[in-house]
Amino acid sequence: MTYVHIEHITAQEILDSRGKPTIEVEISGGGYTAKAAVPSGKSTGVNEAVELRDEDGGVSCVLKTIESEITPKLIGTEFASQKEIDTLLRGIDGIENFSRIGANSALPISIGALRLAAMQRGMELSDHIADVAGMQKSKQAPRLYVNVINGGAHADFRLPFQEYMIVPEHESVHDAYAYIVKAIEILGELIEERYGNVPLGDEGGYSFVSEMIEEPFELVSLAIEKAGGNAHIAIDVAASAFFEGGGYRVNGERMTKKALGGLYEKLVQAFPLKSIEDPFEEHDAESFTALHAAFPDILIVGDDFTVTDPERIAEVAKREAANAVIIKPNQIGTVSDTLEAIAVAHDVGWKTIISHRSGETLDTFIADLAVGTGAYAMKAGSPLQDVRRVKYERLLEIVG
Ligand code: 2PG
Ligand code: MG
Repeated sequence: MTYVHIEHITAQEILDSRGKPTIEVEISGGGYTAKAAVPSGKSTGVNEAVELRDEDGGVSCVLKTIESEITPKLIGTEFASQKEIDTLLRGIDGIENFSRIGANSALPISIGALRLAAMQRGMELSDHIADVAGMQKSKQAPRLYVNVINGGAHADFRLPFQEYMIVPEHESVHDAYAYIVKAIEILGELIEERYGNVPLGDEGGYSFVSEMIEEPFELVSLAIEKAGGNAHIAIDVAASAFFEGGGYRVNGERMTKKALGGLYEKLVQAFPLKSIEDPFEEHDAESFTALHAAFPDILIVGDDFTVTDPERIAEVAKREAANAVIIKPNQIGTVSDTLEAIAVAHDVGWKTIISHRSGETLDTFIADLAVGTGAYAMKAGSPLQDVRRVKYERLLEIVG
């Protein structure tokens, strides 16, 4: 049986939310046209699939690869599955990690073909994903991980940690989203009272300078309360970004990993903090394991640490060094590999959090991926930015 029939592929340069060039493709066949665009990370894990760029940061080398190496192999070929397309893309690269053709050439083609296949089958994308993955769409809609305060590499280290998020506990996405909009407005007012007008970080969260590590937690807790409660805090520490010479540099002071672990303990006791992403630098599995053992009820989330890689996820699970994982398709390069990473994570009993990148486009694929794989959550930044808002709106469209 034919999975998808591709007649035409075009690729063009578009700008991401940071104004950096990235790739958008259009794939057509059977009277349908599917689009897909690829996002770009800033605080990237060392083991992520490679994003290729020209020397000046442009993407003309990627456009050329799509046109001369990928398109001729896909047009008119009969594919029996998504896996066949993705295996072909890996074969064209020929090296691990997409270091020859770039994950930014493979992924938009992989997602575009997936979308076109869904259209040709007359299926909703999220249903098609569930079918391709052989997974159940969950009854519970994905929770929202919403960035409300930005620091780290996404905001010139005005605050030490990269992301301070609110996670509503409402049953429906509709109620969770309404709550978030209110909480963000309240938080904005609280911050304005103290700091006046503040800039937004790369993902649309408020960003201000504070030497007090607890201050963002206090402000977010207050906003949660004033908006009616029923939510908790999640953070992405992105600890690799401030790991220097064997220690962590927090607000100009050097901290040992033990001291950093002690800080998490204090924060967990003082605030409704339930989820900690990349609490230590990406090679320090031992500290991840110790934190998970000390706080079995808190989500210890791998991102740079696990890079959406099925083998790494299995390895980290064996070491009991996390219990949840960030899933970013462009960390691994194809839809099939992403689905495998999710399957492995579910097999070991982890929660999956489907995530955007800090440099985003208007593509809403992650919302369908979250629903189609029955993910625990979707992490998509602050709805104050259009590239993030459209992802929540897509989620509302699918699950309401
Ligand atoms: C992260 C992401 C997204 P980046 O670290 O989780 O929030 O940031 O895309 O810069 O890696
Ligand atoms: Mg992260």
